[in-house]
Parts: sequence; C-alpha cells; structure tokens
Amino acid sequence: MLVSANLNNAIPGSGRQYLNTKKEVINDPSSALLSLIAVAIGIFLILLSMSLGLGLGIGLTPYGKKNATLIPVTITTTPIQTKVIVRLVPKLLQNINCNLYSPCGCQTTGVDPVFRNMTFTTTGGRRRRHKRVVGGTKVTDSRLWPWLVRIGTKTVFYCHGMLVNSTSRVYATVSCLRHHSLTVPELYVDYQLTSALYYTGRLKVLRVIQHPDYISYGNGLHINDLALLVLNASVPNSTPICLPSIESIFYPPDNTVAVLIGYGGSSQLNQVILRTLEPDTNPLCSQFVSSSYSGELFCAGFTAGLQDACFDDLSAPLLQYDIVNRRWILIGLVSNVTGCGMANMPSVYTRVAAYVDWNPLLRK
Ligand SMILES: *[C@@H]1O[C@H](CO)[C@@H](O)[C@H](O)[C@H]1NC(C)=O
Ligand SMILES: *[C@@H]1O[C@H](CO)[C@@H](O)[C@H](O)[C@H]1NC(C)=O
Ligand SMILES: *[C@@H]1O[C@H](CO)[C@@H](O)[C@H](O)[C@H]1NC(C)=O
Ligand SMILES: *[C@@H]1O[C@H](CO)[C@@H](O)[C@H](O)[C@H]1NC(C)=O
Ligand SMILES: CC(=O)N[C@H]1CO[C@H](CO)[C@@H](O)[C@@H]1O
Repeated sequence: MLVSANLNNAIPGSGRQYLNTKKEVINDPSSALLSLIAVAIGIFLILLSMSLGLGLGIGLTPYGKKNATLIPVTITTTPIQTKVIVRLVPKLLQNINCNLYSPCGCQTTGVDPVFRNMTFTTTGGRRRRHKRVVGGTKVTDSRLWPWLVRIGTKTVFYCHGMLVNSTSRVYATVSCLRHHSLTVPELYVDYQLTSALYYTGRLKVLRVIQHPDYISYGNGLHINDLALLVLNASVPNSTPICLPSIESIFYPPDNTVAVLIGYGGSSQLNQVILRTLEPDTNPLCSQFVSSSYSGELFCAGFTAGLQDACFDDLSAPLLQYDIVNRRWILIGLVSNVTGCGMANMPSVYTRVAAYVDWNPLLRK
C-alpha cells in the first residue's frame, strides 16, 4: 500500500492523494497489527544473528578475535612521514629593479614583483586538487605582469598568452588552442587582469599563425608547440616581454631560476618560483621528454614537487629575470602538466629560445 502511494506521489500534482493514502494506512487496524508483527520478527532476527556472530567469533578463537583487535594498533604504529621543506627566494629575485627604459620585459609603472620565502609541511604523495599554479603566492596588482593575457571566446577564457615583439602580438601554445578548439573569429584576449573582479579590457584576435611543424603525439608530447596571435589593436599601457637574444636549443641551462605566472581555471593570478630541468641531463625531465625532443621542450619543477603549474595553466608563461639587462625574458610556455605539484612530476614547457628565428611577426 505504501509503495503504491509513493509511486502516486511521483506523479506531479498527486501529493494530496499520497497524504490521503498514508492516513488510510495509519487508521487501518489490520495493517497496524501486521506492522507490529513485522517489527517483532525483525528484532528477533537481529538478536539471533548477533548471538550467532558472537558464537562464531568465540568458536574461531584464539586467532580470529585477537587479530581483529590488532588491526587498529598496526595503523597507529605506522609513522606518518612529515617533512618540512623551505624554499627561499633566490638572491637574483630578492631586489628586482627593472630597467624602465627597456623596450621589452619591464613594468612601465616601476612596480616590481616581490616574492616570499615558502615553507611546506608535507606528508608524502598527497594528491592535489588545485586547478592553478600550486605552491605560489597570489598576485593582486595587474601592473606586475603587464605582458600576460588570457585567450578565449567572448564568454570563457581558456589559455594564457604573452605579448611579444609588440603589444598587438601574442605567443601561446598550439596545444592549448586546439585542446579547447579555439579558432578565429570567436577568439578574444583579456588583458591586465588579476581577478575577474578587476577586468580591464578586451581585444579581438584577427589571426592565428601556428608553427608549421607542430606535431602532437598521443602520449601528451607536443613538439613545436607555439602559435602567434595577431590582435586587432595594441594593449594599452603595456610593453611586450623580451625573448631570448639568440636562438638556442640549449637555453635555458639546467637549474635556471624561473617564475611561472598563471590564472589556472579560476580568475586569480598566482606566481611561483621554479627551477628549470634539462631533459638531456635530468632524469626527472627525461622520463617525459626523450632526447629526440630535448631541443624543443624542457621541464621545470622540483623532485619533491609542491610548486608547479596545474592542469588549467596550459600555455602559461615561464619567465627569467635577466639581472644584467634588468628585464624579464620569456623562456617557456606550459605545454603539458603531468602532476600538478606531485613529487617527481615536473611540467613540460615549450623551449621559446628554439624559435627566436621562427619569425612570422613580420608576416602581417
Ligand atoms: C627569506 O629568508 C632569508 C634567509 O632566511 C632572509 O634573509 C630573507 O630576508 C627572507 N626573505 C623574505 C622575502 O622573507
Ligand atoms: C620585433 O621584431 C622585429 C623583427 O624581427 C625586430 O626588429 C624588433 O626588434 C622586435 N621588437 C621587439 C621589442 O622585440
Ligand atoms: C578590437 O576588438 C575589441 C573587442 O571586440 C573592440 O572593442 C575594439 O573596438 C577593436 N578595436 C579596433 C581598433 O578595431
Ligand atoms: C599530458 O601528458 C599526459 C601523459 O604524460 C597525457 O596523458 C595528457 O593527455 C597530456 N595533456 C595534454 C594537455 O597534452
Ligand atoms: C594474519 C595474521 O596476522 N595472523 C596472526 C593472528 O595472530 C596470531 C597471534 O595472535 C599470529 O601468530 C598470526 O600471524
């Protein structure tokens, strides 16, 4: 009776009918009697099974019971490996004083980024659920990284981009644009943005020039993963980032101090200090980038992880501070994220220095 009443209730507008039926059940003396009998049988069955279980337990002693009580003891005696990892701001990044007269790679406002020493307490291979740059600090001033833009449609932004050569040209990875099927004419960039709350402006992408030798392998390797976007106008109050001065498949060298900036899938911009890892000399990187592709890709991160790009940071820029010329240089773009801060899983970057001579900038 109750079952059919519930079914009736599932039909829209039949709630009243359900209430009526329920009332009937309560007032029906024969049903009440049946319920009482059912409850009594239930209690009897529970008691029976409990005594049976107890009996079985005793019957199986000495082993069964003793081992059962030993289980929680085993758990508490397993030591939880807690480690404290401190990563200090390298000297190079302690007092940045960018050259305001540089044609590229300097904040025109004279506002330089400040980095923080980071302390991590880790309990081993814990999985991270973040979607953006991990182990870094929030960036709340849009003047700090004026070269960074976000690329997407009118409603959703997916990939990171960097102003290069002029403030109307943007570097991004082909893999990110393709992953999100981003094509002209539905392509836009947002600029000078640290959070969705502080939106500054938007420009239209007129053209996308993909590297002609871009190849994507099924295993997550993207070779020649670089595209140039041409904007419909210049980003105001900005300068482009600098590029490495000479084309090189060996730049940057292993263990170079670098800064990754990214919004992830959220709107909050984060920055983190990383170290580059050369695939030719570093097994941490060669597990992802074989020697055949070490000229086009490199890694950045740490053996212990904790600081890294995350899954929504595709195409995010990796920068190096050139202390001699006092300006920032673009050395990498996130091509693949393997572990998002997990130990032994550094992210893979397009080696921007390998493409200095790939110059579609003059082809309008
Ligand atoms: C980071 O730590 C070093 C060494 O302990 C210290 O000299 C420096 O002032 C600290 N930097 C910041 C930004 O806290
Ligand atoms: C832009 O590219 C042109 C052509 O290669 C070059 O002459 C110029 O110096 C570049 N400008 C900047 C700011 O990188
Ligand atoms: C460029 O595109 C943006 C966004 O569609 C538009 O608001 C702006 O007027 C355009 N500027 C020029 C110079 O066409
Ligand atoms: C990144 O690489 C992994 C394999 O290491 C692959 O499964 C994944 O699809 C790749 N992701 C992208 C965005 O290429
Ligand atoms: C599987 C298991 O851990 N068995 C243990 C149960 O407890 C006895 C002694 O109490 C051990 O000898 C068994 O190895």
